[in-house]
Amino acid sequence: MVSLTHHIVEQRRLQPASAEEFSDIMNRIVSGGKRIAQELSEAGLTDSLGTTDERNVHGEQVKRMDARANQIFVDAFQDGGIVQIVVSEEMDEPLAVAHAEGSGNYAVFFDPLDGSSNIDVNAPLGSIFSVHRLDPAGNFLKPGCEQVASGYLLYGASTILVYTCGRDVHQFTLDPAVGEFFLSASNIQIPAIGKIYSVNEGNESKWSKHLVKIVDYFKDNDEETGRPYSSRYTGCLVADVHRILLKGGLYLYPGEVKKPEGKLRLMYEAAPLSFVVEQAGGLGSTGVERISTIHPKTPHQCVPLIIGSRRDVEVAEQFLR
Ligand code: AFP
Repeated sequence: MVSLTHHIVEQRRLQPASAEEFSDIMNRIVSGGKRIAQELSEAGLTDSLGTTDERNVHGEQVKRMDARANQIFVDAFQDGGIVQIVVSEEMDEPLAVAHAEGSGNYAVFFDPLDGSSNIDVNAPLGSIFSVHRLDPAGNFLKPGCEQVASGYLLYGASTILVYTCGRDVHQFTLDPAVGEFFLSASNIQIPAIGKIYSVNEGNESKWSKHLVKIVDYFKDNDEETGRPYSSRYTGCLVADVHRILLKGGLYLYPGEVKKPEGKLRLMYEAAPLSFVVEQAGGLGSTGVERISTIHPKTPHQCVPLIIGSRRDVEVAEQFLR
């Protein structure tokens, strides 16, 4: 069994230029993830369910476990080290964590607890992370193709961690008895075409007619192209995209006629997941452009997302041209 700790050391060999830095950041993310997994498993017993009185920068009510997960990740980076800036869905402003101004070469972006509506009903949840190296001017808002690493934790029947540092995609499963992640799938490849579409169809009346046609296409009967596809949607982006990564198909969170930018956030949802899916051979798109080439304007900006098997995403894109 290959432990994540060992695997991270191996990655050092493959990326010697930033070896120490890479393992330091990954170790902090992993320890934060383990802590969140532990606290989620006890949340019903520790008075941790329910909401706070706060709303986040997107106007969404912050759940107690959202706030707690955010604090856990902030604490993991609070002593500065090589990370200068932490950006989180749950913090209006980027947080400077480096002790000395200008020290630290990296920015880490988080969605600390993805799928918050699942917290109180014991359904899957995730954490998403993205690591960027600051450019010489200290700019941390960079396109997804420049990520140093990205990935997610999925808190489901078991806790898994999936990550890429720009080459292969690997999955690790947490052994709670040992408190360590072990390799459970390496060099994951997404099927080129799938059988599942994943979208919140309750929003259909808000979509453009092109979008309605995309979803209708995947529901249509056509033996030759393996349609209709099955519908799967958990309300947790990490869980839905993970299913697509392993089984193929596509996940959509499109823009709406009155909200063309959609709901998902570029820097800590769409870009890191697209980086993972693309290293596995798939595609992440807004429908008209690659997620990975978007130059971000603000830390919390939203984008429409169509992500998954290459052929399926390309078919969807054709409806939007
Ligand atoms: P947060 O829990 O981090 O706010 O994310 C929830 C989410 O962005 C994503 O996990 C889901 O795919 C999506 O929202 C679900 O949204 P709907 O409830 O609108 O379908």
